[in-house]
Amino acid sequence: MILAFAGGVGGARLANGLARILPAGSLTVAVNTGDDFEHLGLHISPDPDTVLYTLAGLNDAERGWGLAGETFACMAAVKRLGGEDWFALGDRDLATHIERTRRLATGETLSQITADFAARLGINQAIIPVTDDRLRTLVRTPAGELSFQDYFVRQRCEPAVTALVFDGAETATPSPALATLMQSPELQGVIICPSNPFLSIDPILAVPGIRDWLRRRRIPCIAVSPLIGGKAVKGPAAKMMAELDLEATPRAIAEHYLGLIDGLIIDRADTLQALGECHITDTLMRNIEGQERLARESLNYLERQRRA
Ligand code: FO1
Repeated sequence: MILAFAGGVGGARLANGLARILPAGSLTVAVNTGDDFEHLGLHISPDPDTVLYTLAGLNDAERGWGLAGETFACMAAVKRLGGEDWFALGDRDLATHIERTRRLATGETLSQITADFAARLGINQAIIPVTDDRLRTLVRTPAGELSFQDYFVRQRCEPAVTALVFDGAETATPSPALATLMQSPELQGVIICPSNPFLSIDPILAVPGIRDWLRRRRIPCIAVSPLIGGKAVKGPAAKMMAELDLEATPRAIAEHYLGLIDGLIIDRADTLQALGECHITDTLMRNIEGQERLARESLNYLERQRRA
């Protein structure tokens, strides 16, 4: 069994590579839910959906979120009626949010719903939210505190970030499947996917028990840096690191994960700035072959840590 921690697009790509090369049922992807929010009366879970759609082969690879071939007629109609259209919910993507919201109201947990969606989309690995409890990333800026999607989508990551707050984290517990896996003797290794360490992985680590477990674990854990040549492939990681007075280098990523990982995979473009144990390769996953290649290298590197 391999456990991968993932957030949005970069995490979903590596998770897909892992899902494709590992035997069915041997991968669990625990996904960030700090980006979740209620919008237009619906519960939206952007990162779990990105992972679901990517592993089902239904994702829009170009845009990085939502479904391929999507239309937005409903959003246009909402706009015509004076409603909010800043967060674009596609016509078919809406089905996911409608059905998730309906089931949550009947008392099903996010874990149960996500697992069922995965099975119905033909995914043969486990996808679970990191927690079933309410967890919301809040972004502190000089102009005040913003909810995550307000910062990320409505304000296009423009405000400077002074701090991140994971509202609800203190009282959250790991989702049942994650809690079981963390104690399982069958778990062989952990991979932190190339997701934004601050926005996507830190909310996961903020759930009590997870960071401590990573510190004490006896199995190997590696991370893949989300930076290539000091820039994020997608998203605000590099900009945010500058705002938080951190250099956008693998060294800063390694320091961020200090004590939690045994090694870091970094891109060739960042070789000179390495710190500690690392594996250097091409981390850009242009297509499914690239996802499988990085997944294979990650598993080999994980195995090398086990033997070290
Ligand atoms: N990102 C955008 O930049 N603009 C959008 O309108 C948008 C809509 C959207 C709808 C559903 C969904 O699951 C994700 C969506 N995202 C959108 C992406 C989302 O904000 C980000 O993927 C994550 O929260 C960051 O990983």
